[in-house]
Amino acid sequence: MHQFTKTLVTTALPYANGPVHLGHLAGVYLPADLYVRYKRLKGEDIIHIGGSDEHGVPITITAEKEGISPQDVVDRYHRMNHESFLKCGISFDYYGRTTSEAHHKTAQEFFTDIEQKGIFIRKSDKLFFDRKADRFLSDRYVTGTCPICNNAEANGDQCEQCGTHLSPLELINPKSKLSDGTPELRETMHWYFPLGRFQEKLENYVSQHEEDWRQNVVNYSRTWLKQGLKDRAITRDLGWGIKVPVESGEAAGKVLYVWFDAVLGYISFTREWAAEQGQSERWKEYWQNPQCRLVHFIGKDNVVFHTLMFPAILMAWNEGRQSGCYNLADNVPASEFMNFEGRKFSKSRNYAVYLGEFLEKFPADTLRYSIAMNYPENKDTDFSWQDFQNRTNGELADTLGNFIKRSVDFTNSRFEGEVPYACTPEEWSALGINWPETLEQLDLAYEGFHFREAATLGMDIARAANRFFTISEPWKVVKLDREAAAKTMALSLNLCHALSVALFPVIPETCNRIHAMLGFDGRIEELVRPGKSLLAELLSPGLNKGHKICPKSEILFSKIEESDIAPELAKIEGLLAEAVKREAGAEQNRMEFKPVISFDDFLKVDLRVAKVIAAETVKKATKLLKLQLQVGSVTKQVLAGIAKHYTPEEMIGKNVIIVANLADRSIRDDVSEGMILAVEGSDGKLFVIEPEGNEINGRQIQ
Ligand code: B3M
Ligand code: ZN
Repeated sequence: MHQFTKTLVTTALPYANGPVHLGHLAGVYLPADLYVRYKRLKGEDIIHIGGSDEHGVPITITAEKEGISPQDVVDRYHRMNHESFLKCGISFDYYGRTTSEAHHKTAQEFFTDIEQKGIFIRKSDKLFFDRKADRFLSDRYVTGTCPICNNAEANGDQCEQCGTHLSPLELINPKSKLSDGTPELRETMHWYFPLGRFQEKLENYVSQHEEDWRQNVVNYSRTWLKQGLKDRAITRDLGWGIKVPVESGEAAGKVLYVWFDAVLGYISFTREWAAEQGQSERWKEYWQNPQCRLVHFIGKDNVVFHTLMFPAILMAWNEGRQSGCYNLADNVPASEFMNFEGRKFSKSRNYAVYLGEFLEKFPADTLRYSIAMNYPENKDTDFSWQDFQNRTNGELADTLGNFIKRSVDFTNSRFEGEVPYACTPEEWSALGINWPETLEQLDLAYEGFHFREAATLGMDIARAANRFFTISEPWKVVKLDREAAAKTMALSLNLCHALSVALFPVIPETCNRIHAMLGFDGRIEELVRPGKSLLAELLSPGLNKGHKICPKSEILFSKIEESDIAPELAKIEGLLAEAVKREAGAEQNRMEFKPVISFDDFLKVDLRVAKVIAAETVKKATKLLKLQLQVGSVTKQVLAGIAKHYTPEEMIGKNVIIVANLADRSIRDDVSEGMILAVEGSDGKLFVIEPEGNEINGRQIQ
C-alpha cells in the first residue's frame, strides 16, 4: 500500500452555463467537501481544487439565444455557482475558471508538448458548414427531424424526445441553428488523440485499481477498454475556446475540444492557487510528487474522461520525461445520481431545485445533512421534501439541537454557566459510546467514501448523548444530589464538544455555533492544522472544570412546517405534470411499424388518383359517406368513414387516393369497391389525402 503524505482533491468543473442543482451537490461537491473537511480535522495536508468549465458549445448557444457574449454567460454563472457553493459551505482552496489566461497557457503547453512528440494524428472529415454564417457547425448547432421518432426539433447529437443518440448526418432535413439554412458538407481537418496508443497502459492502470475503485468506475472503464480505444478528435471548429497553438493556417478558427482543456483545468487552478499563496512552485508538491494522492470527485457520466482520457493525456506528457511527471488519479469516487421526487434532475427540462434558490429558503446545514444521508454511493437515491422535513425536524432539531440547548441552558441556570465537574477518562468511556471504536468506524467511513455511514455515525453520537441526558434526569437529580447532576452536566457539555468536532464535516456552520455556545472564540477551522488531529481529542473529555460557557443558548434548527414545503410540493406537481405530458407525446410518436413486406408485396397494391364526383350520407350509418369516384375511365363506389369530418359538399370535386384493387366489401347492404387514404391528426380529426398535379386522374401512385 502506497504511503501518501498529501492529498489533492478535485471536483468536476461544472459548466458555467446554468446554475448548479441539488443533484450536482449530492454527487460531487458535498461528498468532496465532507472528505476534505474530515481529513483537515485529522490534521492531514489536503487541498480542494475546483472551478468553472467555461468553454464548450452549449455556452455559445446560450449566448446566441440571449443575444449576449459567451463571456457574459460564463461571468454570470461562474459568479452564481461560486457564491452558491460558498453559501453551502463547500470549502474550496481554490475555485478557478477555464477562461483564465493561466489556464489557456497550461492547455496550450500540453497540446504543444504532445504535438511535438508526434503523438497526435491529423484527419480530415466532412462536417456540416453554414455558408451564411461562414462557420462549421458542431453537432449541437444542427437540428432537424429525428429519423426515429419524427420529432422535428432533434439536435445533431441527440433527440430529446426519444433519447436516441444521433449524428448530424442522420437528421432528416438538417438545418443550421445559426441561420436556419440548410448546411452543406465540407472537408475539415482536426487533431485526434490516439487513445488506442495507450490501450495497454490504461488497461494496466485500471487493473491496478480494480480493488480500490468503485465497481461502477471499473465497469465503465472496462467497457470502453473492451471495445478498443479509438482516436478522439480534440479540436473543434469554433470561435469560443482555447486557440489551437499552431502557427500555420491549418489551425485557423480551431479551438481545443472542451474536454481536452477542462481536465487540465485541475492543474491550472492548482498553479493559480500556489501563486496566490506566494509560492508559485508549490503546486508541484501536489501534482508531481508521488507521495501526493490525487482524488477526482465526479458524477458517473464523467467516468471515462477521468479514468482513461485524462490519464492518457498525462501519460503522453510524461512520456520521455525524467522529471516533471504528473501523478495519475489514485481514486475516482464517481457517484450515481440523486433523483428528485422520483425523477432525474434535468436542467434542460427545468426539472430541478437549484442550489442558490434552495439556500435562500433553508439553511445550508439542513441540506448538507439530508443530502449526506442520501448520498448516491452505489445506487441512485432520491431527494424528497418529505424526507428533508423529517430529517431536519426529527434528527437535527429534536435530537441534536435539543440536546445541545438543554445542556447549555441547564448549565447556565443551575451551574452558573461553568463546567461544574472534572470528568475522568473512565467516566467518559462509561457513557455507552466506545470512542476508539467510533473513531475507527468514522475513519473507515470517510476514507472509504461511505458518506451516508459517516453522517449516520455522527448522528448516532447525538442520539446516545440525548439518551444519556434524558435517562440521567439532571433536572430532578439536582434537587437531591447536586454533585451527581454536576457530573451529568459536565459529561453532557463534553458530549456537545465532541459532537461539534465529529459532525463538523457534515454541518460545519452548526458546529461552529455549538463551539461558540460552549464559550470558545473563533472558528473550528482555525484550530485545524497539519499534524494535529482534533478528532483524537475526542478520546478523552476535552472541557476542564470551571470552563465558562456562553451565557446564552440558541435554537440551532428551526422546524420546517408544512406551510414551508407546501409551495415546493405544489411546484413539483406542476413540473411533474409537464413531464408526464411531454412523455405521453414522445410515446405517441414512437414508431412501431407493421412487419416488413417485400417490394413485390408493395407493388400488389394499386394506388390511383381519383376524383369525387358525387357524395351522400348513409342512413343509419352516421360515420359513413358514400362516394362515387372517377378513376380514369371507370367509376367506383367507396364507403368511407369520414362523415364526422367532411360534409358531402366538401368532398365533391376533391382529388383523393384510392386503393383501387381492394376486394369488394359489403357494408350495410351496400358495396364498397375500394378505400381512400386519410390520416388522423392529433385531435382525432381525419384528413383525406389530396394529391396535386395536372391531369393526374386515374394515374398510379408510385
Ligand atoms: N463540465 C461536464 C459536466 O459538468 C464537465 C465536467 C468537466 S470536469 C473536468 O458534467
Ligand atoms: Zn427522436
